[in-house]
Amino acid sequence: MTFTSNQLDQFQTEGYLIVPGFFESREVAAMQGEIERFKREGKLRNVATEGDGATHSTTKANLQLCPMSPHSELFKTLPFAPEVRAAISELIGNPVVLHLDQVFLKPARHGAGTNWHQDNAYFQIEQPLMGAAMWIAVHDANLENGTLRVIPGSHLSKLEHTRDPDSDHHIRCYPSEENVVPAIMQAGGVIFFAYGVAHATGANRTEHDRAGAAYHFVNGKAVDAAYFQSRHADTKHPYLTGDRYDGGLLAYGDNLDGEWDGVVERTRALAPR
Ligand SMILES: O=C(O)CCC(=O)C(=O)O
Repeated sequence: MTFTSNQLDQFQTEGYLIVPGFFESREVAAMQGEIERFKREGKLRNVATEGDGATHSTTKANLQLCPMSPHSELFKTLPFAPEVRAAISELIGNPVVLHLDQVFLKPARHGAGTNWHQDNAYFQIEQPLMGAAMWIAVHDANLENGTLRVIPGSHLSKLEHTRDPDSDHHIRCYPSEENVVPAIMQAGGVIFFAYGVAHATGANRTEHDRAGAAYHFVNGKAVDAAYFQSRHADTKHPYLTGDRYDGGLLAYGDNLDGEWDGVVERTRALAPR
């Protein structure tokens, strides 16, 4: 077991779980190197707008790459890491299917947050506890640099969403912020949260970039074959556990089972020092 029964209870009742040190420092170094490469190669897109949902901001930046997997062996292989597969399967049950992978980079001094939303406002599965996000603190994440915040128990009610005026494609809600919990973590920590949990990130006005890599996983029983034909067609949806697990062979043409540690080392070796 990855989690204690208290942790599993917390996920069910409050909808989230913060796990410090989920990834080791060599894994964090590889992820940070990949984010630097995305920046260097211009792969990230500023989705922040000037309050009208359309005009791209020149003064603040919420840099997104979605999906990451076509651009990075490391981020493609990460969901196949045994610790990730075990953790998600304990939280949402088998079979686990990869739904989406993306990164948000908040550049130093002018990083912009992502406004409040419930992922299920996008994903629309019937039981929001059958899907979970794993948001990875690629850099230390704290109040000053706008770490992810959640509203415990918010997965129990469906909030109304409208177009987010601060983003070129997002939607948002306006929940009461009384009981907000910030996920304050060193790099390598993760927060898991159910699809129904309202969450947001804040601005980064510090002197250092901060990135969050977000993976979304759904229990295969919560979606039918047609589901992925109409949504996220640019992302592959390999099974990560259960009878149909094949290490991603069908989805990617490669078997990624057992590859994680090697990919971490190769990525680290390639990163400029
Ligand atoms: O990191 C962010 O700014 C937003 C992440 C997020 O909202 C998500 O993964 O659903």
